[in-house]
Amino acid sequence: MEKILVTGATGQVGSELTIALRNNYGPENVFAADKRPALNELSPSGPFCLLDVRDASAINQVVDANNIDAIFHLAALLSAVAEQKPQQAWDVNMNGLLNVLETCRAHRCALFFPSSIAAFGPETPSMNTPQDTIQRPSTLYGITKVSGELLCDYYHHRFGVDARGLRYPGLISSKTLPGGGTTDYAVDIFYAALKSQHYDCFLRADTQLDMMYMPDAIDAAIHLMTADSKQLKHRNAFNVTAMSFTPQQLAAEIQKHIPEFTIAYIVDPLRQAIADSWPRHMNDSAAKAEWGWQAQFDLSAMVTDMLKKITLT
Ligand code: NAD
Ligand code: AKB
Repeated sequence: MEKILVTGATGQVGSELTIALRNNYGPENVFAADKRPALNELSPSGPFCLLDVRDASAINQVVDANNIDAIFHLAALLSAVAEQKPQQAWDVNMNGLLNVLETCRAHRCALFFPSSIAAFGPETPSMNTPQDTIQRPSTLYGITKVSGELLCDYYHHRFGVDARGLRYPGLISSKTLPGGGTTDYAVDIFYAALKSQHYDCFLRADTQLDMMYMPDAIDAAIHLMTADSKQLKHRNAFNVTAMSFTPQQLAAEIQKHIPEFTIAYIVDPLRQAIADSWPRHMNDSAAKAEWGWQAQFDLSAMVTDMLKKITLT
């Protein structure tokens, strides 16, 4: 990777991944793009352009003009928003990916595509979820993720596109707020704990979900994209995990730092149903065996670091 394009760069993942890539590959070599303007350090720290991934010729133009050889394609609508706007979610998540894959084919770019625990469904084993197992998601978002995994594999086998992907769990981060997912509670809770020492959680107390802290998620994406291609049997996409907890367990961990913190449960049926259909903890042995994946942050280390970082901002 020498010249990199990041789509959806102003989002929760992109705002941190772009900066990490700029630190590794040089600020001038990492082009950030999003359909909305950059409000944070993305624009001053390197090139930024407005780009809607539904516009195939605009993607081609950016890639052509800047000699891009790798695309981290993050632009998408997440699970809760996708249930509110299913047609738009299909358009952005599927047509956007198809446009990016076609550009990769034409310009011989490598591709990173983030899939999700959402690619699994209620019939999938929810504990120790295998790498290869039943994938019948019940959400529109999940359907676009399974289809995306298959489309990336197809472009690899049929056209030789070096497409690689991860099935991320819910991601927790301190820099940019999440963009409308089901696991967002695990970020919102920190801001509420620091501001008002109370949080009304939209999931049940015992809803166990797979989770990861953003530094591990960024490390996993870059690590996978620089791994030896010949070692990758499961290209699209690898299960990766770091921790697994319920809202009750996360609240208890926060109370170790803020004893007066309280939590109440005001369940949102839509997001609860989505969460109930997802894995509680994935098996990531294929990622460990094929490219040496290892998470650094567990629940306790993540909570300590989150509270420190948010307090400082
Ligand atoms: P986000 O919602 O924070 O950011 C998505 C970005 O895509 C936004 O900046 C948005 O403006 C942009 N976007 C939306 N429609 C667009 C379009 N038509 N053209 C260009 N840009 C558009 O999401 P995120 O959390 O940063 O997620 C990034 C990727 O990682 C997504 O593919 C998501 O499915 C995947 N993922 C995220 C998580 C998580 O917990 N955050 C977990 C699993 C997978
Ligand atoms: C969401 O909740 O939609 C995302 C995800 C797990 O893909 N955070």
